[in-house]
Amino acid sequence: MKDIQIARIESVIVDLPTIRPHHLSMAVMRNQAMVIVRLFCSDGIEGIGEATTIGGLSYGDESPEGMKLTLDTYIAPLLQGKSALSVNAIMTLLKSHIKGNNFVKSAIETALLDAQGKRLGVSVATLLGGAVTQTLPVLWTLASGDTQKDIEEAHALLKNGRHNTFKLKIGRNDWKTDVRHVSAIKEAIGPDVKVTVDVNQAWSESIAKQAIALLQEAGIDLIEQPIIKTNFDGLARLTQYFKVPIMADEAAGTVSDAYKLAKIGGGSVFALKISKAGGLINIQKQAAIAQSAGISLYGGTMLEGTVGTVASAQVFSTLQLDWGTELFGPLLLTEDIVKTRLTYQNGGMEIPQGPGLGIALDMNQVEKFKRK
Ligand code: MUC
Ligand code: MG
Repeated sequence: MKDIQIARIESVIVDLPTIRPHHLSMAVMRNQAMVIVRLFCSDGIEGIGEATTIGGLSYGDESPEGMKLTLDTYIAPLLQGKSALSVNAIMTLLKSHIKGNNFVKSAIETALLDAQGKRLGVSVATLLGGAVTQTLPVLWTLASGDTQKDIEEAHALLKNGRHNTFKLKIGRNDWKTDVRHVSAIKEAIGPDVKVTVDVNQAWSESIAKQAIALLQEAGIDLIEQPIIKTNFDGLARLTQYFKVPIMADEAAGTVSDAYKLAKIGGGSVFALKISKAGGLINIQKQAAIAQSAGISLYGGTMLEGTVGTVASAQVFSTLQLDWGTELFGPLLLTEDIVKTRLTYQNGGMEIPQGPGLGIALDMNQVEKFKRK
């Protein structure tokens, strides 16, 4: 194939409102700010990607404004004129010039894979070795901030069949209040519905021991990131101590984090996220490490919109995910910026099957919600 270059890269911040406030231990989200990357190639093909975090700087080291600045100031000039045909060569170049900044690296890699898939007429999953499924299970997160409202939301979603598994966000309140909240919801929706909790690092190890004992007794199926992400040994101790599985999310950020955790048994499940890992190809590396250590996989989200969600779905579709996914991000938003919204039904999502990501931006919507 004749060489094809990256002609230019553009980025915009798009702010979309959420359907209701979303309460997490570190922030309450009322809208989502997504950085959308457009990578134009010399053959006229455009690839798209997304870099999204949660609650400004409250989730991690990267903010929407900082990510846009990194893209415009450092990444776009570096990549302009480089060959668009080898994703690995571009990612190696990025790695040598830019430390960290995994969220934007993931967005760039997504856009390159999207462009290459469109060029070759195959899906991103095909470029990554091939999908093992065309649908993915998707849970819903109950996080209205009110126990009764969460119960009503769960009942409505069980009735219409869109979801059959729920995750509860806790860690904002005193731990005993949180345990009562979780137990009330679990009791109201019954023993057959899977319920997990995400503490988003809010507890000390000593509190976690007391709280998880009660959550285990209440029949909770999985405990996500109960303690601070840097306490790998603590995560290993909790994993050893409890029967209920412990999932590493924030702790299992990069490929090397996955390796260090796997070595000491820090978690029996890893939440994979393309943003934390710095791209889709790194997800496959993390997955290989986890699976060699007997650790199960879960398809995580940074509450991305449709672009980031589909990018995640493309790589997740190449893996065996024992704990399903939480790729519900687009459903939390009142509007979308793609031409065709995703289909969610029967507890899962359908993965677009067209070339590349299989989706296209609706530029009128991008224009409407673009930060001015
Ligand atoms: C997280 O920490 O897992 C995923 C679902 C949700 O509601 O928040 C995210 C982030
Ligand atoms: Mg989490």
